Amino acid sequence: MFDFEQIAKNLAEGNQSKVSELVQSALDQGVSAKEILDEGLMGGMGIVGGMMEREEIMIPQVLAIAQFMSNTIDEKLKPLLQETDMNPYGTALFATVQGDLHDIGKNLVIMMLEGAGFQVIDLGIDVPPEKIVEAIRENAPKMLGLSALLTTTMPMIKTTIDHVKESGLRDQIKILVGGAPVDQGFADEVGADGYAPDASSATNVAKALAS
Ligand code: B12
Repeated sequence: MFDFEQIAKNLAEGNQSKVSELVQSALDQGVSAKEILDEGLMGGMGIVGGMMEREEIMIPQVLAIAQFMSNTIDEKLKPLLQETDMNPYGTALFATVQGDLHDIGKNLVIMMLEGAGFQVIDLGIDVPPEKIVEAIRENAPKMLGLSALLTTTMPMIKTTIDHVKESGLRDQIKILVGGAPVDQGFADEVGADGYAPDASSATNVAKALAS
């Protein structure tokens, strides 16, 4: 049994070279990329979240850890996490809602969807509803994925969906929502078509919505 706690602990402490070494050694021992992500890296982000709450860590440090986690996923885990069957499901548009700067989770969902055969347009972070509506008009995607990580930006998911409704484009698109504070109840309340708690279930929900 691999000691995932070591990855989590070293990530939270900012020991980048140690984390790289441990991730590589886990891969060499045949540990799955999904387990390394879920138990190791996500575990580390959980520790960081707790440190933020207790004000034991400064924001620039959190940013550096987040950036390092993204790079590790891209470099070491991405090729192993993506599925190999490339069935095209059409285009999906993704954005972190206005006011919210968190994008690691959104990027992970995008990566898995691309691996599953979706073409994804990423509008980035802090995206105003007007820009999302404009992008739907321009690109005619089949799906819209909205991410929010803060309880204060969750309502912006509803505002964005309301903008899409008002623009008359709601019937043309399936809307998928997610992010740590979001749940199925919230998704139903704001009139989304789907919700998923993590990147792998997001792929399944997106596939079901696209077919
Ligand atoms: C990294 C981080 C940051 C980084 C973000 C860097 C980046 N490029 O993303 C920085 C330093 C910028 C940051 C800033 C802030 N943060 Co912050 N941050 C975090 C932290 C530690 C990790 C988030 C993360 O990346 N998790 C890992 C990813 C993989 O998980 P995830 O995002 O949940 O995504 C998964 C699912 O949610 C889902 N998912 C996500 N999006 C979507 C979308 C769809 C469509 C679907 C289907 C699924 C889905 O799938 C993903 C993959 O499995 C969290 C704590 C935590 N443990 O969550 C706090 C946290 C989210 N931040 C918090 C706070 C308070 C802030 C700040 C206000 C701090 C400050 N005082 O300035 C600012 C706000 C800035 C802003 N306006 O957005 C709080 C939020 C509290 C709340 N209830 O609202 C948290 C919970 C920390 C805490 N416990 O206090 N943060």
